[in-house]
Amino acid sequence: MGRKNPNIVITGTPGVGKTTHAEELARNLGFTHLSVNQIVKDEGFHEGRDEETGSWFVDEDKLLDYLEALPLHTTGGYILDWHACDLFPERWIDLVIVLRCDSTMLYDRLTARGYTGKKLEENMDAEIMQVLLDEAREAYREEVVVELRSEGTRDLEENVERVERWVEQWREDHRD
Ligand code: DAT
Repeated sequence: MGRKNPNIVITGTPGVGKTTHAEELARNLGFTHLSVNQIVKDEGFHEGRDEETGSWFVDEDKLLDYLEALPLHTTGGYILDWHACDLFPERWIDLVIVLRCDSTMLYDRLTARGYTGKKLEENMDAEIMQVLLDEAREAYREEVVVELRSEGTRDLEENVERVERWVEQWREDHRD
């Protein structure tokens, strides 16, 4: 028997709104929000972090083993929130949302978060070069990947509604 609910990845450059979207969607849909960065930190699935950028050197095998042990791929209903997406096996994932944000706005969000120097620069470059979108398109089938703008509360509301409708449709299509 297949999954009762889809699994959704929300990805994008830090500051685009992954957490905000994931929390609201999880609340509305009754899904489980997995903040993958938090798991990496809490469970120690890393070998330290880059001093300059603060990003973790992730132990991907340990992280995958942890995710594999969850009912994610049997029941579904998970929202995976991470700045990377090509680690997750394709068969687990039904929708990949890549959030995008105007660079001036992203700059303000990241500086408000205390990002400076190389860390700020690298993330700004990543958004401008659409690194995460390309990564998603390389890792997943075209029809699974959706790019959504996340620049204001209106976008947030529209995106959440759109994903909720998509989940409804998914359930219709996957009824036993
Ligand atoms: P991420 O998890 O991708 O790092 P976040 O959800 O923590 O991003 O958002 C960063 C900040 O930007 C936070 O203060 C909320 C704000 N923000 C993000 N997307 C937004 C949107 N669509 N409308 C209004 N504020 C938004």
